[in-house]
Amino acid sequence: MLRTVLISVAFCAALSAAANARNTPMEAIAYVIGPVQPDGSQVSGNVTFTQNACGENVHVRIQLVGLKEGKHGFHVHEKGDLSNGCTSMGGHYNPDKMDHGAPEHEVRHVGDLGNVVADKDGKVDTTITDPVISLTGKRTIIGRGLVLHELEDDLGQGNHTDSKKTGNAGGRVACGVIGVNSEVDEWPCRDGGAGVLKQSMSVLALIIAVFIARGI
Ligand SMILES: [Cu+2]
Ligand SMILES: [Zn+2]
Repeated sequence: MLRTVLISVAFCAALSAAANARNTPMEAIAYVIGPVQPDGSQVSGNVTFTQNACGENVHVRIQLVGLKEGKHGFHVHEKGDLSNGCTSMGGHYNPDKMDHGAPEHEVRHVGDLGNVVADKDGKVDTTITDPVISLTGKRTIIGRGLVLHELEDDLGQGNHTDSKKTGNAGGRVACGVIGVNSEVDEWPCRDGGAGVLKQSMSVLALIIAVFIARGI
């Protein structure tokens, strides 16, 4: 009888831990805007980030207007500081002290999201998926800066001295701070959050299993 109860408890604990990890998609949003240009144009739009569970890819929906046609460097920068416009957002978010690269490169900054391509009307409406950025954990991009550049990011492949640092993407035409856009109280994998709870559930299940094996 006791054994059945204990097995049920362990099963429920495992189930709730799994459900907790699965049913809490994380969302973030950055409203990006730039200064009005001499020709009257202005870059603006929304960029939304979705991550279904900790450790999974992040889907980035990018909707912008007001750009010049063509490619524009697109990065997460280290600071969410708008006190001096886009200038005060610092360099590319680069906790591993790597060289600048393309999103699909092994060697890249965490913040390197490559280029977005504006159509002839200056619009971008696309979704990219990135395996390196995260909305959770110690290296969350929440609260950091999102910057759109004037020029194409050469993805570290150019001959310019800035290629391995910034992709030589020119000035910053728009930016915004990446903020929480989710009703989830406690996101999995945040330090001290549900990740720890999940771990302690597993330990509990293990202890119960040991007791069962010893035939209490
Ligand atoms: Cu940048
Ligand atoms: Zn970079």
